[in-house]
Amino acid sequence: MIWNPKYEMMPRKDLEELQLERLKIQVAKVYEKVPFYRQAFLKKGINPSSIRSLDDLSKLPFTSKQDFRDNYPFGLMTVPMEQVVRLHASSGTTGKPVVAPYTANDIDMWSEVMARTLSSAGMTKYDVMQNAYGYGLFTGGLGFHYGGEKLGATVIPTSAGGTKRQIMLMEDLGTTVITCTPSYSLIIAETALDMGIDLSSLKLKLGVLGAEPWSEQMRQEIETKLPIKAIDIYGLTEIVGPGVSVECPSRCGMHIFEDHFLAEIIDPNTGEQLPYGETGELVLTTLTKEALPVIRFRTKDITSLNVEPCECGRTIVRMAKITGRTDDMLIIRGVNVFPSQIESILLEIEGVEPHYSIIVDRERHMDILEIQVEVSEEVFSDEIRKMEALEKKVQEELESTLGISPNIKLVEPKHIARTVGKAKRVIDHREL
Ligand code: DLL
Repeated sequence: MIWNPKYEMMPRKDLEELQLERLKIQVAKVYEKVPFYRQAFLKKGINPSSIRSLDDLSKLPFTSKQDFRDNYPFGLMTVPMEQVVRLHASSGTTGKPVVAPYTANDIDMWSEVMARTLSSAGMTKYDVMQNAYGYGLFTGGLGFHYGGEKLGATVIPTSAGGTKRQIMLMEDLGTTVITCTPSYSLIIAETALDMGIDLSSLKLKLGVLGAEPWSEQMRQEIETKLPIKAIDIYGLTEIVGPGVSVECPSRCGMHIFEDHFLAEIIDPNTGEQLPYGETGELVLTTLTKEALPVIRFRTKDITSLNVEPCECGRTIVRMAKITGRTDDMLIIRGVNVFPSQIESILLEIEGVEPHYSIIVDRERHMDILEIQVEVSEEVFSDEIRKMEALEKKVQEELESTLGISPNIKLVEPKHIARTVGKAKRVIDHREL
């Protein structure tokens, strides 16, 4: 179902006109209200009148996560606090978090793009959505909540965690849609198994999963273990939270709601814009945000854009599944290694479970890559010889793709710590 055909199916020429009109307004506003942007514009020798076409976008300066930190907490805001009705913040693994303020109109816009998102995923007002994204400062919980209500579905705000209770409620309340991180969906599957509950006997049929990278192999694994069609959803705190893009049932890329978010792909090393189809870093500009408009935000997420019309009828651009981040790329003994690459390889191997940790260390100036991966119950209770053969297989498969030789440690089922939100897969002990 297409929630808002006017904007999701707009002829591209009309869409581009709308984007330009909105971009000009956003640019004028940040230039007038935000000293950070005014300085950045002046440094590039431009002002709002320099933006005459969408091609002029590349003249504008970038915004980075660091710029949010440098202007913490409210330095990038364009409205007085009395117009702000909500604040969210990103978890921020290092230093201060990113603060995201919303006006009442921003909340309306966010609910609208989330209603479009859930509708695109296949949800309707007849669905019962159990929302196991974390409620609180994280944008996942309330973002999905408002979108689900706007769509008219029944929302159960369970938040993340309390997995046994989640399963009990799923059974008792007739949940049809689960919304959570992909890694948490697997914890639900595992816990149901332990409780002796067959999830396929429930009404569950759809999962709207995101907030962390997950491979196609992970999707297959999830769909084998849960009776759901797993749909990928993308978003980030700096731009709005969840609701930037989502797959439709044909699952050939995530549609970006381009009347609100303008997307580009750049070469992360040179900052040059790349043509449609090429892979690089996603850069997003908000077109309608009031409290904190963002110009050319460098997401660090790696993807490509496809502007071909989709079979679902949407004309808006699609972004490919995120393959990694420019900053989560590990450089091990000079070789670039993406955690997503490791995940894809592991999940192709029979007997290995989708729970793993990537541990990097340095001994006597030499990088050491250790991969701990859980094996299935059957393999674990099997003969040692079989475990050894599996270990060798994992080692060889990884070495042939990555080009470096990792140490493999097969661990017993449930050895790797489970998280209810975003999974932490990489532990880097190196002091670089
Ligand atoms: O994770 C917002 C969100 C909530 C998205 C719920 C989807 C569902 P942040 O905490 O600011 O916001 O993290 C944003 O998470 O730059 C990506 O690196 C990563 N990410 C989010 N969705 C996906 C996805 C929320 N579908 C950062 N695939 C982003 C891969 C994702 N990575």
